[in-house]
Amino acid sequence: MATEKDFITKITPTWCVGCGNFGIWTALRQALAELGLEPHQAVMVFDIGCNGNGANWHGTYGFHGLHGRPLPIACGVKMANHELKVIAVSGDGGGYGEGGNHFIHTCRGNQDITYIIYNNHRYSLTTGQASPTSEHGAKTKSTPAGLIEYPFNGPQVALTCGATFVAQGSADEVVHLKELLKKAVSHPGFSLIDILQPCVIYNDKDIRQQYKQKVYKLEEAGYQPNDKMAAYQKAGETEKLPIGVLYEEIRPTYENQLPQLAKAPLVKQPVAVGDISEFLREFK
Ligand SMILES: Cc1ncc(C[n+]2csc(CCOP(=O)(O)OP(=O)(O)O)c2C)c(N)n1
Ligand code: SF4
Repeated sequence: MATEKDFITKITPTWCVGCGNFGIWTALRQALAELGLEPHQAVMVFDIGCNGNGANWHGTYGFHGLHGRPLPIACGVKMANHELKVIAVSGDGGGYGEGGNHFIHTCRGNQDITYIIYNNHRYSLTTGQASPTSEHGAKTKSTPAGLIEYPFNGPQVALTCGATFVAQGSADEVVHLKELLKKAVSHPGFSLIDILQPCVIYNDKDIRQQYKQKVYKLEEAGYQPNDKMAAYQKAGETEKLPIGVLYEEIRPTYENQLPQLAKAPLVKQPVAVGDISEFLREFK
C-alpha cells in the first residue's frame, strides 16, 4: 500500500521558505495515502503560478496546463477515464480570474473532480499584483493607491452555481486540512476547497498571526453542512474565518449520466477503426 512518501517526487520544492503551499502539499499527499490510493490512480492538473509549480513535486500523474485552464483539462481527463481520481489546482488569480468562466460552468456540471484553490489573495508568481480575492483598498504593485473593487467570494459563487461540495481550509491547519481533503476527494461530484494560503512575500508580514486569530473550525461550532443559505452566510464571514465543510449534497455526477460511459471508461473501450481515407481527403 502506498504511503505519503510515494506521492513525492525527487525534485526539491522551490517555494519560498515559510510559504503556505508546503502545508497544502503535505496535507494532500497524506490524504491520498490515507484514502488508500496508489499514485497511478490519481491525476493532478495544475495551473500556472506558484501553486502550479507543485506539478514538479507531486508524485501522481500530472498535467501542467495554461493559466486559468486546469478545469477544462481536468474534465477531459475525467471523461477519458472516469475511474481516475482527478484533482485540479489553481491560485485565486488563475482560478477565479482567468479561469472564472470555467469555474462557474464546472460547478454546474458536477463532474467528479476536486478543485483546490491556493488562496493567497495575490498574483504571487508575477510578484504580488492584486487578484480577484484581494481585499478592498489593498495597496499592491498594481494598485498603489488602493484596490477599487471588492473581493470575489469563490465559495459563495460555487454555492450559487450548484457545486455539491464546498469547503474552506487553512494551509496552517495541516491535520484539519488533510481530513477536509479526504472528504473532498471522496465526494462523488464537484468539490471546491478554498484554502487560506499565507504568502510570506506578498501578504502582510503578520498574515499567519492574522489567520491564527481569525480562523475557527465549523465542526467545533456545531455547524451542519446541509443548508445552502446558512453556507452562503458562513462563506461571507470576514471578522472570523470558518474552516470546514460549508455545504454538501449528493446529485448524479456528469459522467454517470453519460450512456457512452456506462459499460466502461472510454480508454477501456475498443476503438472502431474503419476506412477513414475519405474523411482525411477533406483536409487536403
Ligand atoms: C492568460 C494568462 N494571463 C496571465 C499570465 C501571467 N501569469 C502567470 S502566473 C500569474 C500569477 C498567478 O497568480 P495565481 O493564479 O494567484 O497563483 P499564485 O502564483 O499566487 O500561486 C500570471 C498573472 C499567463 N501566464 N497567462
Ligand atoms: S511568492 Fe508567495 S506564494 Fe509564491 S512561493 Fe513565495 S511565499 Fe509562496
